[in-house]
Amino acid sequence: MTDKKVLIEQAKNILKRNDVDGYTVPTHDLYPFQWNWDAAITALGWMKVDESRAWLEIEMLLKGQWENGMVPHIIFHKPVDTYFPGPDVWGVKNDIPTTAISQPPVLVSVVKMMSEQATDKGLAESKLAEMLPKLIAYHQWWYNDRDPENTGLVVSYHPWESGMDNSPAWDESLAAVPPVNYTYKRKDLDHVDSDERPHAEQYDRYLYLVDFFKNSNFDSEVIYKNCPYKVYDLGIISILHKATKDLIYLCKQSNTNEQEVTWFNEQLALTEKGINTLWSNEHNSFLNKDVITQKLSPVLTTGTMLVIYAELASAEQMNALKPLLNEWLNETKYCMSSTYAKCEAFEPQRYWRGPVWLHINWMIALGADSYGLSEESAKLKSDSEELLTKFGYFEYFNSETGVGCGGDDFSWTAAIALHWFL
Ligand code: 9WN
Repeated sequence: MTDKKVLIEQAKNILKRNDVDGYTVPTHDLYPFQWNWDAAITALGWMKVDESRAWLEIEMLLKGQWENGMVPHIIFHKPVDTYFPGPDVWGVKNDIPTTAISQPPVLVSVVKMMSEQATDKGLAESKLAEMLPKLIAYHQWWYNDRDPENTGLVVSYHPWESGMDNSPAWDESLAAVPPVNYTYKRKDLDHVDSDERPHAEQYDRYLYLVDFFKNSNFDSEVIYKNCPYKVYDLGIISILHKATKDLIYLCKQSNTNEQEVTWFNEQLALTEKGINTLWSNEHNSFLNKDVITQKLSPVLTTGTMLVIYAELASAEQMNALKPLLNEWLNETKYCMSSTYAKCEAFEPQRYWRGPVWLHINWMIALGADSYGLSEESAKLKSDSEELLTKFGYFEYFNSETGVGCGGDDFSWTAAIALHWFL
């Protein structure tokens, strides 16, 4: 077999091995449940293996959807004791236990890609018809629940919601959250080295927020008013914006939901205006913002660059962003470091403080393409391919050495490989 064939077989086998009765765990033991944005990305990989299995991944995810439309960040389909905090800590009493926050909503964009790529068009049409009302409810929840004052910017309540858990962009906001005053046993450190994971001070505050949601009876209004951690996360805002455009496309294609389309178009317009409040002339970039202190975070992360994936940057802003993007792509041996290496907080190995994730590279490459930046997009792709072929199917990669970190045999890495370059 050629190298490429071997890699394809490996990627397919990873998805099959991580399949647990219709949903895919990101990797066994370390992450033994179904995660929101992992499931979406993984479904793209399943499309290259078995289309009906790909649709099932999304159906399983939607089984965890709350009555208010939220699609949670973890669906605890069945009990497994290798992960902390599990369903008992979250305390959500639904038929299928879940967490009480969401994750970057790449879901609808993936569903649109799946329906476009499907060879079984009949299956795709029927699945889409079943799912569309649920997808609409999910996006309505984001705007209604997380932007009740119509600023155009949805708010995020937990670093886990960003999917970029210990990004330095959240440091200051998280430091203002009290730590829990009890002891607990982390299980992530049973599976990976502590220098690849968030620090204890961060976990103490992650848990405080989980307790806060529970003690607020998961009441949206109470949480919006009193949550001690509220940020405008450019990753979530951008991924939502792109997905809402895709949702409008899907509604129009099926000639349904005209009223919803009008409403979603209004939300897009609000975001296109609101995003400018997150632009910094000093940094020549968009920046995340703490909603409580109203301070912009000066740390540049791949989350900040995801704005181009949503095509939210004006021509003028793009002129200023382009040199930064170029420097960033070349600043570390492998692009694109999750924190810009010139920022003080950069750590090439520690989780979301500097390593490279392939699904983020893929989204930023799509954004670069949409602005005609073909060289930048090609660099993102070739570095991603090199990381994969040299180091394997890891959760993420050290941006200086390329060495694979976190979980091995990782579903979203396998899926991106199948979808993007194999
Ligand atoms: C908490 C599953 C998830 C990803 C996140 C990543 C990591 C969990 C953790 O793993 O987060 O949600 O326990 O560290 O940060 O992006 O979805 O792969």
